[in-house]
Amino acid sequence: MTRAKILVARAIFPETIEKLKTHFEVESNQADETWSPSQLADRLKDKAGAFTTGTERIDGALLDGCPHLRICANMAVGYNNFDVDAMTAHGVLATNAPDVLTETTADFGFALLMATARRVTESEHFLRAGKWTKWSYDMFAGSDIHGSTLGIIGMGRIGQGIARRGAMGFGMKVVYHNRSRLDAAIEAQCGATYVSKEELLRTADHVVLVVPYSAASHHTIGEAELALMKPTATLVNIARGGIVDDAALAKALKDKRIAAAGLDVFEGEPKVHPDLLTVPNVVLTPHIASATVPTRRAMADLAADNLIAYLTRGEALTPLNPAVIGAAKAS
Ligand code: 8YV
Repeated sequence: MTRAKILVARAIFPETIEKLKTHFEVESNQADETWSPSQLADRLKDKAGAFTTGTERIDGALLDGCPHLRICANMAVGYNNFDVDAMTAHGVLATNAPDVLTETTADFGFALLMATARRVTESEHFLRAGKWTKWSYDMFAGSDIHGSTLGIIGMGRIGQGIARRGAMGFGMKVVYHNRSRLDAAIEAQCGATYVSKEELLRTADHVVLVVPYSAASHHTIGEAELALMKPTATLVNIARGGIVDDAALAKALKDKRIAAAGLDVFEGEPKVHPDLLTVPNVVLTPHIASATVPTRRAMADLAADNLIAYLTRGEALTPLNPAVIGAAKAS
């Protein structure tokens, strides 16, 4: 029996490649080259499946040249790299990797919040530079986490994980804003109260962004929103680049309009707005919120299992456009 051909678009665990090879003819990018859209399209034109990592754009223009493609499995919960409507129109199943990274990503949201509010990296740079010569009453005095007000914008699975940590672990007052209000039972489990975006920005000591990226959420935080925040507030973005207007944020940090920011994601990453690199009151990390070994393994397994389930049995574990499965069965 001929085996389906698949492409693994980035370097990934060797064990994942081996697992995929038991089912498919695999072309992989273990050299971890960064391919242009046309290089990716060229490699996909004879493939039935793609293992993607959240960074490869899959849209109508690419799909027009990939007549055999049946599934793209993203090793990420976010899927703004997929044009899901175009994929559905081309009969290509889209899958993502939800749930397996929720707690790890929520942990990291807190790590970044604490590092930012307590000025961990700024003070470490000071120490490493040999500048620590005496005690000083206000040296790297930051803001408290415990007992403060945490504002969460985007209250999906990860947002709820951050709310639970804040309310139950740190005795924070938790307020949230979301497209739709959560059920009262979930609000109670998270210890969180629904407020308008404006009230959240005005009252929160710490604002954490966990909202998915879309045209509607582009620049959820820009100059006007930063102006509403307390001058003592911190802002943390573990959602996506583009949710924050990075140029406006760099200016607000420079002007001390807000106290500090922690950013794991950036507009146009892996490039970072140059002004963010020059302000001291920002903690910058290279999109690592889900990066623990067990979680990245679980994400890779889920993406691989989606490819195996769909291309060998016509099923999927975490489909984003399940109508494609029914349409494929009917034809
Ligand atoms: C991925 C993420 O590592 O799952 C997501 O949505 O942001 C991360 O866990 C990232 O998408 C890789 O590009």
